[in-house]
Amino acid sequence: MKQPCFLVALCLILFLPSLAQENSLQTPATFDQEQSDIPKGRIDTLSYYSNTVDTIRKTLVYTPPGYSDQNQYPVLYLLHGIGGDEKEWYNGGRPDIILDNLIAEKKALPMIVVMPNGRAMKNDRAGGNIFDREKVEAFATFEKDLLNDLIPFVEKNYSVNNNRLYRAIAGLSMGGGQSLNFGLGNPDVFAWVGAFSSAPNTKAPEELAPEPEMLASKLSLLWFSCGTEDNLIRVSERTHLYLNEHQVPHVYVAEPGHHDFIFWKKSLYHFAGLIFK
Ligand code: FER
Repeated sequence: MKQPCFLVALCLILFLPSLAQENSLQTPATFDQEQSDIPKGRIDTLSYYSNTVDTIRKTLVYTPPGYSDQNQYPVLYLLHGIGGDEKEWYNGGRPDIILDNLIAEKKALPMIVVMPNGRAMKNDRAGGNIFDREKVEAFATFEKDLLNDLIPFVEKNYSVNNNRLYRAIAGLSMGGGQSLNFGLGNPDVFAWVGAFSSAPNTKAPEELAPEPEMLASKLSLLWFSCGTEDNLIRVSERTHLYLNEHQVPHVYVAEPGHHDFIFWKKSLYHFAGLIFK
């Protein structure tokens, strides 16, 4: 009887700490709490004409504290999920508070955060059956809207550094899938890619990264996170395993969490602290 107990104890001692270390992010308790005594950025709602959809579309834009035309800012395009729209991140995640806090502590560079509507179709509201084929397809169509309509609009209307090294894309769930599909598909446009709880719209690994060596040489950061309680974790896992196999450097965070804003806010906090550096 002694030996099995000893083995179990040994396994616990050896494996538990390493699992915990590998998987856990250190997130300060106040990362998403509004502070009264720090400079604040602002959130605006803008309209742009989309040639892709042939209609006027809305986007939210966060500009950092002290935004000035004298500087050229990096831009993070931050994408929502299947049940959301351009306001989902703002309502659920208050990225303005997270960014204000990071910037005040000099843990992130001042950046613009663009939160568009990733369902590129005339009626882009999240009503009815959000899993309708045409609605899901509109998340793929958004690639054209983003590249040909939205990015040019942002770069014309804000003081932006338009070098790829100053452009990031990240998102939650469907937006995570979009970030991987569009980011890895357009390495000349985005150097920083973040996918939080990527949905099944994520392309299969071989299609997503057919030229792993090229991606490895171009990407500044490829970052995945998914909660271990999230039913979609297999999507992140299969991509992570393929990238490992093909030696594409990336960060993979699989830690306790669900398919919710508690997890996505933490992911944003950590991703935003790494980009443009
Ligand atoms: C699916 C399961 C989840 C799917 C999309 C989602 C398109 C998206 C979830 C989200 O955005 O939160 O099968 O197929």
